[in-house]
Amino acid sequence: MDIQTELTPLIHILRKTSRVTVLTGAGISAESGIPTFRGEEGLWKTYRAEELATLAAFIRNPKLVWEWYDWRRGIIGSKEYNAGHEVLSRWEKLFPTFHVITQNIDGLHQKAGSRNILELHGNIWKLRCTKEETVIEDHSTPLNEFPPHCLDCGALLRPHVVWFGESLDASILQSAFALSSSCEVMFVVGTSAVVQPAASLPIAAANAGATVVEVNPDPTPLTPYVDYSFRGKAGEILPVIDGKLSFSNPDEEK
Ligand code: BV8
Repeated sequence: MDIQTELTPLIHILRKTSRVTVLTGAGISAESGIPTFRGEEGLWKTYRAEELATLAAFIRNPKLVWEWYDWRRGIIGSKEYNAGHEVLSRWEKLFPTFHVITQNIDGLHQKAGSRNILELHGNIWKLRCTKEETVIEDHSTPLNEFPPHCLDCGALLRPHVVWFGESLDASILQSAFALSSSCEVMFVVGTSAVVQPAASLPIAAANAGATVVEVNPDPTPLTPYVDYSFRGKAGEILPVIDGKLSFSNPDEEK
């Protein structure tokens, strides 16, 4: 079924919707030229992301882990947000209640103008003191010092991100589940829906009766549970949905 036909019932629903939540993953930044995690370009040197994004790897070899994050900061710092990010920042003004929950640490949603953002896994431009837990923002690429140290106490700084085996910030996770189980429509864009607890958010939305819409070139473990699954790239599909939406004034329907 072509997207236009598939879209019509969804546009109808969206016209009557006031509460929308979006969960994004690495796929929404792929068209900006940022490697995804599980795509074939998700490798750095010979390491898989799950090997380096752990506290154990950092304790074992902080310099190596910082080289990896510096490499990613270099890539991310040179890239721009794409049409997918843009549509979501525009929808923040279109829908009365609209939030983006992202697994991405690249900060591109904010760069595209989104403000209602929950960063589940942290932000690559923030560094945290391993002793005082203070967080600073640093956009220097490359980093001035390998590994970087806290200017106050001299302790090692670590990326302010959530590593595998580490718990997410409890208040952020609680807000994420609240926004997922209180929305009328949840979009799930560019995620392989494998990493927990993020992958449980769309299930919470579906269980709460929301219409769940997946956008991904490939099917995922989530596909059997969603109401709409559009096969395609975020930077192409979201503008098409937006195009259909903006030709209709939502207030008309109320
Ligand atoms: C935790 C920050 C308490 C760091 C990240 C239950 C069952 C099994 C395992 C677990 C479980 N509970 C916990 C775990 C362990 C683990 C986990 O889920 N492991 C997975 C591998 C099975 N979870 C954790 O450790 C979490 N902590 O639970 O703490 C605890 C601990 C231990 C045990 C119990 C409880 C912490 C998880 C967070 C880790 N940090 N990132 C960094 O970035 O360096 S996760 C990181 O990987 C990303 O943030 C993201 O979340 C994930 C990658 O997933 P995606 O973003 O979806 O990217 P991916 O490449 O996989 O897929 C891209 C998709 O896009 C594809 O589908 C592709 O088709 C699509 N695509 C491509 N191009 C486009 C596109 N889509 C649209 N448009 C395009 N153009």
